[in-house]
Amino acid sequence: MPQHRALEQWVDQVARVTRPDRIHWCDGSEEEHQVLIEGMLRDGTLIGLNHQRYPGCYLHRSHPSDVARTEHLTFICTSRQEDAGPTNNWMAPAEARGQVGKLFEGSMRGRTMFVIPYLMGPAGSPYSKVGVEITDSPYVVVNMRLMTRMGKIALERFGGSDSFVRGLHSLGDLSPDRRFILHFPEERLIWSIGSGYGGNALLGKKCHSLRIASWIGREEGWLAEHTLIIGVEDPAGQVTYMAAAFPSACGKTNLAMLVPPAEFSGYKVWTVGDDIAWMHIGSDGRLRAINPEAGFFGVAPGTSVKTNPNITAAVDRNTIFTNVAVTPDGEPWWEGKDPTPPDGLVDWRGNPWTPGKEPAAHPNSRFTVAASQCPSISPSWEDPEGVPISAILFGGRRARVAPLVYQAYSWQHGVFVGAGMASETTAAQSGAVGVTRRDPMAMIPFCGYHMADYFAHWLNMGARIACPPAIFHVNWFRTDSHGRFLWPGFGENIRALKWILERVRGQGEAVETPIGFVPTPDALDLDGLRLPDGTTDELLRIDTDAWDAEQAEQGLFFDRLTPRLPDEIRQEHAMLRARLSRLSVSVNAVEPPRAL
Ligand code: SAT
Ligand code: MN
Repeated sequence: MPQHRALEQWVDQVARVTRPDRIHWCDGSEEEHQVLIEGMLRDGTLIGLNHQRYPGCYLHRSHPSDVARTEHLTFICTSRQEDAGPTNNWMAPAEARGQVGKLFEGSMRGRTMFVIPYLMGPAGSPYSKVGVEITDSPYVVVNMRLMTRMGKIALERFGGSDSFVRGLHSLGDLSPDRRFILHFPEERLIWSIGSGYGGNALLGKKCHSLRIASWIGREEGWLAEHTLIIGVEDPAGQVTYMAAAFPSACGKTNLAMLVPPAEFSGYKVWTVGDDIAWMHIGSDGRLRAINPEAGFFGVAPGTSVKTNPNITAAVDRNTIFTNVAVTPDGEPWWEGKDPTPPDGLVDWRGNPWTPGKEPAAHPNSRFTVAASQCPSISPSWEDPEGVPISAILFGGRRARVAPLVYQAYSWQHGVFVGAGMASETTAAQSGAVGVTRRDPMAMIPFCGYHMADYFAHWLNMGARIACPPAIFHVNWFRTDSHGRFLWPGFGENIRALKWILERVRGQGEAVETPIGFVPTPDALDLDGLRLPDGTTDELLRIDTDAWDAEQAEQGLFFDRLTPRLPDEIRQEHAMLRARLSRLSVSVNAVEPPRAL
């Protein structure tokens, strides 16, 4: 590779430290892929699945202590601690190099070192970026081949340039005690050791496309966000694009591939992306989104023909499954795939499974599949200019507090709504599940810099967009007093999307409430959906006591971000408080809310 001198020098330097037996430059070809697969079948890294029913599909069982992102071992290594902000773990760059550099010494002995040039974003897009990941994991290589545009296509793109994101990854000894995921945003550098799991090891994904890219985006004036991208086609054939930010394992993949119920057969949802969007201001002044990824790394449990027929059709070939269970016929299986588990399952650890105690598939088990295999993939998904975004949705898992859907009053208020987001934790990260945590814009684990500066960047972006997208908040997860979901979710979510579409077009009935515009009960098209009496009211209800507690929690979170917190966020918070206190007065006076 004589024309890629900077890359070659870096590869040499890494090899001198990590001491691999061999170096392999990945070209992304089918032949290379087959050789890697065969090697992994031989050494047990991959297990073949039923090739009649699942051609080209394999199972990988990860180390049982390495099944999710480890946020407590993830660091931002900026020269000044305050630039990482209070919501990130920080390590001084010199200390990080000293401490973690030692772990890389000889870490690839006896292994092959793979050099993976990759492109994030469509070929030919001015918004795409090149990265190179060095890894000693062939599992990472075959996943990166699905998740990015890998090999020749990336090398062609960056020519002789030395500006590419460098990602160094080694499995090390897989010990959680020697596991670190480090980001040096000032140097566009990532170091990850001790984990083979998705978000820790596929460095093009969260590490590059969110943590490093969010930093670059602020410098260059664009947004790197944890959002799906969809085109919603109405019965007249008009497609409106939306981006939606939900935390990991909160249904982004399902919403991205939504199939509407029969009553909505004139509507169609086109998938542009299921996890990450890079959003730039286009030459037309609009906010335009590209999906930097080329595949989906989705959560398997809960996925079925009913909940997501599109992904079900996509993962029946050329798919890598991680930590799912296997049927006696060699088919992949996970909770929710069928109503009753088949007999004779082998669980995700490789042991015979007995129903009752533990799930057969790990709750964070995953599939990796090329986006092009998805039947709902949008004809515009590789548009180099990106798709024009008309609405941005924020959302999370909230058993209480957040109504089904509401609209922010303005861009500034919408940024506040995103900044004030919270969600209950899931199995996508190690640690307790179901704990409510503040997760602004679903970026708390992924923003590579100070959250307060991130809010300021959002506010600045809004001022520069000719026609800023309308901002909404959704919550599919509200429950009743028995803990049962009030809303059926999945395909039925089109009903909320329809109201969003209408609002974007200046239609759709709404009530002005302290938190934003909430649909009037009649404004939601619930035709054919038989919800128990009172459910719609409950789904749309603003519980002032709960919101009082919520705004207090928001205040505590914002306090952590002072003094950098933008005044606009403080003002919006104060205005929310004022509106909430007015509402308690008006409720006491039985004053009807103002219908718009
Ligand atoms: O972090 S991953 O990319 O492995 C998946 C997720 O948690 O969103
Ligand atoms: Mn994600």
